[in-house]
Amino acid sequence: MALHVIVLFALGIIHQVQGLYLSHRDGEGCRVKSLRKPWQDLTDLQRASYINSTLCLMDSPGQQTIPGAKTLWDELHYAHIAQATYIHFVGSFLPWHRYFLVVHETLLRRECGYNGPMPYWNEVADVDDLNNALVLDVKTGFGGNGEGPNHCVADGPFVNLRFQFKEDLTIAESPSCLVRNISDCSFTGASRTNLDACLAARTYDEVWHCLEAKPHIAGHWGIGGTMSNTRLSPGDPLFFLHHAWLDRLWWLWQSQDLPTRLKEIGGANIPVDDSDSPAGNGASSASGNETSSPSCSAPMGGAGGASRGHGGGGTSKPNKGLIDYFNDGGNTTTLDHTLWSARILPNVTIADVMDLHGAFVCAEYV
Ligand SMILES: *[C@@H]1O[C@H](CO)[C@@H](O)[C@H](O)[C@H]1NC(C)=O
Ligand SMILES: *[C@@H]1O[C@H](CO)[C@@H](O)[C@H](O)[C@H]1NC(C)=O
Ligand SMILES: *[C@@H]1O[C@H](CO)[C@@H](O)[C@H](O)[C@H]1NC(C)=O
Ligand SMILES: *[C@@H]1O[C@H](CO)[C@@H](O)[C@H](O)[C@H]1NC(C)=O
Ligand SMILES: *[C@@H]1O[C@H](CO)[C@@H](O)[C@H](O)[C@H]1NC(C)=O
Ligand SMILES: [Cu+2]
Repeated sequence: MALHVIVLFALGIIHQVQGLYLSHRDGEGCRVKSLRKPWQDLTDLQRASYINSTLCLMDSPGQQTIPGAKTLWDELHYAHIAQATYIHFVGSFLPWHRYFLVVHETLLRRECGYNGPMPYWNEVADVDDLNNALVLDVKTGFGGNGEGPNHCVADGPFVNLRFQFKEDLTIAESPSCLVRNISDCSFTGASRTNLDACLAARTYDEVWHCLEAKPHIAGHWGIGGTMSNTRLSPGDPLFFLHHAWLDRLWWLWQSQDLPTRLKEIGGANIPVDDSDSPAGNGASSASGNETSSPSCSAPMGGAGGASRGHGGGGTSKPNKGLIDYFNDGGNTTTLDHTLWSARILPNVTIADVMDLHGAFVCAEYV
């Protein structure tokens, strides 16, 4: 009897300790939320452990038969590249990236044993001094700016990172490096003023346009290089900290009107032509008012030389077959919309990711 109690007590402690960071997605509901914290607030040990686990993803064999994918990191990369046209500048932009954060977190914890909090990058805190951002620290962070003619990242933990996939999913003959090309000017789009403007949006349609065009673009262009490439961006581990930040902003917006905003969705399934949409192009951060200086007016290119057309990318206009399998029953994004991760995790629907505290995501921003 006494032993029984002690065992239960011990299990309770283990449960609690793990529960600090691990969500319980088993069964219905969300009992213990996975914590998401600013990178700035992680301990040195937690930062080292997160970087280690990220390196582990880059070093662990892939689980599937995706041709060319050698590692788990390649498989995550593939999942984004393969559908880049259908997950940007469409209604499912925010939900798909929320799903992808869970896909990434699941691999990090399950395959690489990470048990700390999931970090996000509080970008507004670094908006005035991007070069000294803690995330770019060589020792405790993700390494710094690119160097040399190709702007390959030359310090920090990811100097040896190489990408198998090119933008069109063909296999690179000589895998390319992680590229960064920091632009303070582009990063000014992450300003508090812009965030507040987005958070004041009244409809889902307004908020996703605003978040995608301003804070989202600011992080991608502020880091530049791989991050500024619509298809290849998740190759840079900073992608996940950036998107967790963006996801937090969406959740803050949702939290202003719960439970109503757990059901608010909309937007087109077909990327709106760049020229028609204020958010339709990465360059909108340069042509619009949200960036302050004309010196960031030409951040085109980036790794792989992609033009940053966020819409069709020219190569693959969504076809009817694809639109149909989103399962919306039309061109407008609904809660029934399918989210796919190239079989890393099973498909879910947008309804499954709307609630940060729901069974599938089960997380908390702190
Ligand atoms: C990171 O990995 C290295 C080598 O695999 C190991 O020696 C070190 O203890 C790890 N650090 C943390 C914080 O997990
Ligand atoms: C830029 O700001 C001015 C004044 O605030 C406004 O009238 C104009 O419509 C804005 N232009 C864009 C492209 O947002
Ligand atoms: C870096 O960005 C600048 C503009 O900010 C651009 O002129 C340059 O070509 C970029 N370099 C690389 C390697 O992408
Ligand atoms: C859906 O989009 C296609 C392609 O843009 C268009 O031809 C079709 O009319 C749209 N259908 C509806 C119901 O809006
Ligand atoms: C998952 O979604 C993808 C893309 O929408 C679709 O092609 C696939 O058939 C779905 N898989 C299952 C098991 O429903
Ligand atoms: Cu993306």
